[in-house]
Amino acid sequence: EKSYACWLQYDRINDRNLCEDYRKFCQEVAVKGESVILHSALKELKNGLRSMLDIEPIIYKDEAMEASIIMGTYEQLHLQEYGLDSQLFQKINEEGYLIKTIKKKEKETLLLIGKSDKGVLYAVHHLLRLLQLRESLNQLEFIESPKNQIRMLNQWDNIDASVERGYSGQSIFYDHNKITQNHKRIRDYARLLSSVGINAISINNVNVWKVETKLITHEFLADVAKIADIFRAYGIKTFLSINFASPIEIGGLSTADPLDNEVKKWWKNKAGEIFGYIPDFGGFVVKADSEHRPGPFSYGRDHADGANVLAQALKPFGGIVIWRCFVYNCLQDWRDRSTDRARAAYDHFKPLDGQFLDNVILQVKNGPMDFQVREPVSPLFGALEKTNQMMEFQVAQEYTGQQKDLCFLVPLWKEVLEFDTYAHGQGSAIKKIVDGSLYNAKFSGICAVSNIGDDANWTGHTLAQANLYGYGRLIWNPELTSEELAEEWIRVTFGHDSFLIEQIKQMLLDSWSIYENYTAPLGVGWMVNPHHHYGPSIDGYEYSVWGTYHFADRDGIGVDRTLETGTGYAGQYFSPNKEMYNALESCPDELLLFFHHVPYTHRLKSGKTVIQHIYDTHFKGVAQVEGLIEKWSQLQGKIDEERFTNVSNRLQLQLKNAKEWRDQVNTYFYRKSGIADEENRAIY
Ligand code: BDP
Repeated sequence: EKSYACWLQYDRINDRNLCEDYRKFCQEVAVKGESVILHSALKELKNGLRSMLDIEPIIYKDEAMEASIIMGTYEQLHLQEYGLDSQLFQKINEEGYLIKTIKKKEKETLLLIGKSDKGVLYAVHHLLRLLQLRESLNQLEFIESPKNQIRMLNQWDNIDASVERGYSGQSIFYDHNKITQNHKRIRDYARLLSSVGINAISINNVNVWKVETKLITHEFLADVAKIADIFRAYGIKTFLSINFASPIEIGGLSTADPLDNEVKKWWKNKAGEIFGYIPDFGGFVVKADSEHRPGPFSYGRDHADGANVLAQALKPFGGIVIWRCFVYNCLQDWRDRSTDRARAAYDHFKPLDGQFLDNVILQVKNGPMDFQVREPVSPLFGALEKTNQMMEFQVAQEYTGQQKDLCFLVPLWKEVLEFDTYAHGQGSAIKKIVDGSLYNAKFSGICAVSNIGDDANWTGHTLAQANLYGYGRLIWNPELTSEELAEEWIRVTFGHDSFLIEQIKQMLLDSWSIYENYTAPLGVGWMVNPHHHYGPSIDGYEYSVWGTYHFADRDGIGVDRTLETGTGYAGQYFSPNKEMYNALESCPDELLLFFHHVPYTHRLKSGKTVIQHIYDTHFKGVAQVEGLIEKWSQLQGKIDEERFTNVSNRLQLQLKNAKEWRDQVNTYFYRKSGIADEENRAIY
């Protein structure tokens, strides 16, 4: 129950004074306007008030002046009655809102005014959050607009109900090769997502196999439409991942060549068909020419040709194409080390800048490889001036502990968003590229692979709920700090005990660096077990076809990506980042082995040698996990049994994993280098 509710606990407020104060605002609610979204807004408000304050407010379906909460869109309300000027709303974007406490006839009144009905819904969620956080409602004034336009989650769910890189059970969307008819869970997911500002979702895996290809046919579209109805009511647009070879696989054509007239016509008709079922359908997510998925390369066409045929088809209906840049050769010969996977996205897409239609968005993973615990930021950000682009993060912890190990990812995402690309001189941070402001993009935003499944607590590890929450809140407003987001999440999830807040906050904020400490060192990445990607296998990917190497030998380790002697990848950045990464002296320690191959005796900026750093961080990482266990154990009795036990058990799994990593990594490098640990600790 508690774990299922995630951050929408809405616990009864017991503080009498506070309750009195809140109640005086919440007796009568006036709602102006009619729409499915306003309906959800009111439902959420009533539910929250009932649960926290034990109140059933009187509802006026008009702008009743006696109401103490007045909600509606700015165009429908009589703003001057409240001393407001409609000019104010020029500063707020389509999804923004105003929350303001005013005095009306000696009575305090709360205004929740959206620029659109979606804004009203977000204002309601904000108000409920304020109650959950026990904030005063007197003298409120919030003028809020989301900073990013598209705020999306990508489900990697397959129609057989398995979830690719899913660590929390089966899909909530599918059941035995059909779309589920059990919509409760989907509705609750929509509530959770809208409460943190998510406004778009793709509901099937980017790898579109045989049966999933049919999701865009009559066989499935009526059921997809039902899901879209649920999400629509919470301000969320539905997208589908599609198979680029659909014209062949379900269309009976002999080709999927994007320049073929029959193919063009086929996609046009298909778009019409889909929009017939879902009038506000979002569009397509496409993984093409990537990891054995079909794409335009088969026909000698490029990715602009591929994306544009779809964009053209969707355009009349207002749909968009989200085209993924995760394109690289996954069948490399490891003996031929002249190609560098890190270079691939830039090499493929930079030359195409300006050739995509304006309803195409390129989706770029945050790093050039694949969601490793530490990577530099993808150099494609900033390099595309005339093409819409969006960030792809991974909330699912594929390479960061798979929701067995604790890894709070908000600090990682923040680092990425704050990174200055220097694309247009100083101040060209990633956050300004993905919010569309740097190049005035028509479409922009952020998406991420979701981390939920049908586990009772949604995310497997209860503390992994913080990643989903933090993701939504951060992309709404990237200025929020990791500390703020961690604390906010803890309060709405576990309550207000100050010891508890401090303990969990510390655990969350330390967790990324702890995970990094006991896994692959200094930005080199990988070293994971092939296929499932959990646990250590130092050479697991070293002699395989995926282009993922660490090059460790008896003398040293790291990938030379410099301009002079390496793959030249460092040259894909703007100055001064290019020079910073390229030179051994200026390359930051944490990414040293991503950019340079160095001897084990190379001295880091920290003063330690690389080999000693490896030993030290791995011993430290395990000790830190023991520290997490200790911290959590002190919370016994302060948290319900179910959630307490869930986390305790996961922490034990993490400890086992951390020890395995420590022992394998330390032993491996001791044997390779023959250099002893300065402190003579147990290395086998
Ligand atoms: C990798 C995953 C793989 C995905 C791929 C992708 O291991 O399962 O299909 O990314 O993003 O991280 O397409």
